[in-house]
Amino acid sequence: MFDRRDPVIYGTEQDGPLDHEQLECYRQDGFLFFPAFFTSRELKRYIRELGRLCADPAMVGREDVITEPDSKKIRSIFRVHHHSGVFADLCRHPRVLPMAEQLLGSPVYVHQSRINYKPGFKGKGFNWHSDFETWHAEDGMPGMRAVSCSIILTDNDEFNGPLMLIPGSHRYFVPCAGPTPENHYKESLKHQQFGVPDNGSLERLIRAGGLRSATGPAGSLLLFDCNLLHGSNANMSPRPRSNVFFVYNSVFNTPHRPFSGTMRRPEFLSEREDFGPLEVAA
Ligand code: 6CS
Ligand code: FE
Repeated sequence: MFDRRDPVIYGTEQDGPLDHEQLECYRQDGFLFFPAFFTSRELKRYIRELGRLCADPAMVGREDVITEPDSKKIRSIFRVHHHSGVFADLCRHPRVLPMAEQLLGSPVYVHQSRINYKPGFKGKGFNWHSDFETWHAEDGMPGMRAVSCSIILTDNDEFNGPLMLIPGSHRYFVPCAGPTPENHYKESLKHQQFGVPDNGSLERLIRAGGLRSATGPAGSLLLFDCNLLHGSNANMSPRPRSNVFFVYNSVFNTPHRPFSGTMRRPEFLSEREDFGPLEVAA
């Protein structure tokens, strides 16, 4: 484990809507949580679109649609900002996009987007991991200059597998032992066993920063640094825990060749051409 080499925040207080206190909180913890961020009218529109995509027969069998390990239930749909005009607008929302540009100190584009459905009883969890570790090793993302935005579309409570975070863990890079298997994503998106930090490092970071979970009402928004360690439990409740994620990457941080030497991952996991920059939706 070693200290982060890249800045956490690239912009300033003048560059966007986040004030000094919010920027300091993000610098320190690696995330910001905004309960009830969207209006109920906006939320209704997103939930309707979530249901439409999940029920769309055209989604079945697609490479960018991942099912749960032991059922045919949809676990994730990737590239939702291409599959859906509603989510294409949402990633350019006037109250969301400027926060990403401010944190990254530049114009941005979507490196990856997805819906994680986490259906009731069947939705399995995600082991502790840093997204950047994957995007660096397997997609070739050069530096830590990306931010994930998770929009909570169903209430996230302690029973349905909310995202869990280790505050402050973004300020350390935990190299993961072992070679990256070729086409690792075919396994890792269902159950990630490689590219997960060792328990000793996890224990040390949890002792230093504690554990938090992003619980809150549908319509809440979580911004978290690309290198923040996070994971989640299985959904033990009858209710889904569905979130839509957009990963904003700086236009100055576009992926090269994977740093682990494996083949590049498919475009649905890592944008290859459309490097934006994104404009705010009218
Ligand atoms: O491999 C990836 O890109 C995906 N894997 C996880 C566990 N989180 C980030 C991303 O969706
Ligand atoms: Fe992740």
